[in-house]
Amino acid sequence: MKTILITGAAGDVGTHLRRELAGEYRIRASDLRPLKKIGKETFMRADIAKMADCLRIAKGVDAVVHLGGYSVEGPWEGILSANIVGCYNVFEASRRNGVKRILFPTSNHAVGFYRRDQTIDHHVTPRPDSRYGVSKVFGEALGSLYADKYGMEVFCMRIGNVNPAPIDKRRLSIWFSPRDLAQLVRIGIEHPGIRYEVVYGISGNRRAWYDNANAFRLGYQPQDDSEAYAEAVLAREKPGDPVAEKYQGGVFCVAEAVPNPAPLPRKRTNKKKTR
Ligand code: 15L
Repeated sequence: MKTILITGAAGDVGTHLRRELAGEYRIRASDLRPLKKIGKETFMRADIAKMADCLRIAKGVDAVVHLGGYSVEGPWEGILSANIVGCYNVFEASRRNGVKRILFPTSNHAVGFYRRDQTIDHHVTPRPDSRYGVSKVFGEALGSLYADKYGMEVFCMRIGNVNPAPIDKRRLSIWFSPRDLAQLVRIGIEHPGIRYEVVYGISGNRRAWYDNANAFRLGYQPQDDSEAYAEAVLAREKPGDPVAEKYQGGVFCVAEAVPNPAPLPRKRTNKKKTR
């Protein structure tokens, strides 16, 4: 059984992924925050902005799924340390530990300034819609460098929105169900001969803005399509900002900060009274 390091494992995508892959891989979950373990996984706390932490968590694994970092638009300082410094540290620590395979979940926001009436494939020039999107383009470029220069095997997934169900009109086009996420991650871990690939992390949505031929070529057969939810989603949709409506990245194209759109419900903790 392969040992997989998942950084940012306590986040929403990490939690869905760990639930889906439990028992299939020996999972080493890592995060800055504590997490509730799933199955037999192990947990290693780490701050990816620190190289020493990255060297420790990447030791002895077969592949890294690097989910750690800032996952929405926000202040530059946070993005710089988590998504630029942190991303570099994870790639470099993997290289120094002899880990060849890295799955880098990039984002639809690396290409969010393409219009919604355009269909784009994995060859398009990046058009990030935010500082966050720029950090994802950085990660894709770093992956390309590590593939070309150091012979690492890098699988970049431009992820849409991972959720049990699509939450609004934009997400009907970029929805990524947890089981489709798990399938694409399995391909990224198992497919032989990967050098550097970019694929779109979305389900088989009829309303997709992406030509995902590269993922299909590698064997991806999505099980879900957001269309089943379309009527209900569109019935509750309210008109939004005209710029956000025009571009694939939506509100990321106009806002300086974006909250997590649909965080997983967390367990309530019984806070101690301070008095
Ligand atoms: C992302 O890249 C984020 O990580 C996620 O939280 C969502 O905001 C998603 O994009 C989206 O576009 O819905």
